[in-house]
Amino acid sequence: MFKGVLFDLDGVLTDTAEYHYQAWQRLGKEIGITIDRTFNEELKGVSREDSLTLLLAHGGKTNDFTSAEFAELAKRKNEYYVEMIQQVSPKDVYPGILDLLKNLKKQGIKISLASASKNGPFLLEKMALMPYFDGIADPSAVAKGKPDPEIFQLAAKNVGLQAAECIGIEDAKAGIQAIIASHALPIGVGRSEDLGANIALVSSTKELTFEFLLSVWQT
Ligand code: B16
Ligand code: MG
Repeated sequence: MFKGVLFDLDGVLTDTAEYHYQAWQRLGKEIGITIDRTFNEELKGVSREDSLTLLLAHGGKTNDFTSAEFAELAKRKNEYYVEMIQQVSPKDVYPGILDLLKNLKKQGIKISLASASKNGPFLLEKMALMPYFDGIADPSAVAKGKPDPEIFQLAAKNVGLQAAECIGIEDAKAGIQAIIASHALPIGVGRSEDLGANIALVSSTKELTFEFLLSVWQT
């Protein structure tokens, strides 16, 4: 039996992945870079700074900004994002997530956050999910972001476990790669075209029941 579940946040607990997309789109427009949803898949789960590097490369502007300007752009994107998440509330928790968290608690399974977002704790508070989490991995404490396994290893460690004893749930390609590299068992929320065909997938968080997690663990 698995002993912990390591949750991604944006795109798994709630729809903030959409706000990240809109904030990058807005920033991109201001500096003459157009992005679409296909390109956005590359940004999901990737840290703010690494996302900005990818965005600039996408627009052929890698060398157009000084490091001070780069930092300002990252800050500006975050301001757009933070503006959008102010109104997040418990109503925004994705379907099935609350029941899953309650059931995991009932079963004594540890719950830990493995989000790349520095806004993670703020969002857990906004959604009233903080009491369910036994641990939160601080993304500023890891040297390498997803697809490196570090954030998932830290999330497991924070609740006294090895990643191999846990299930990891992700909506991003980089995140799934990180889970696999950490030796946790991945479950993807999304499409096989984006996340790969060789892992357990759900198209909606509604399908993330405790029984489903158990069946994935046992196969
Ligand atoms: P922030 P996750 C990730 O969160 C997002 O998917 C990604 O789009 C974002 O750039 C990253 O967090 C950093 O977020 O700018 O708020 O620190 O999916 O790992 O929960
Ligand atoms: Mg995500």
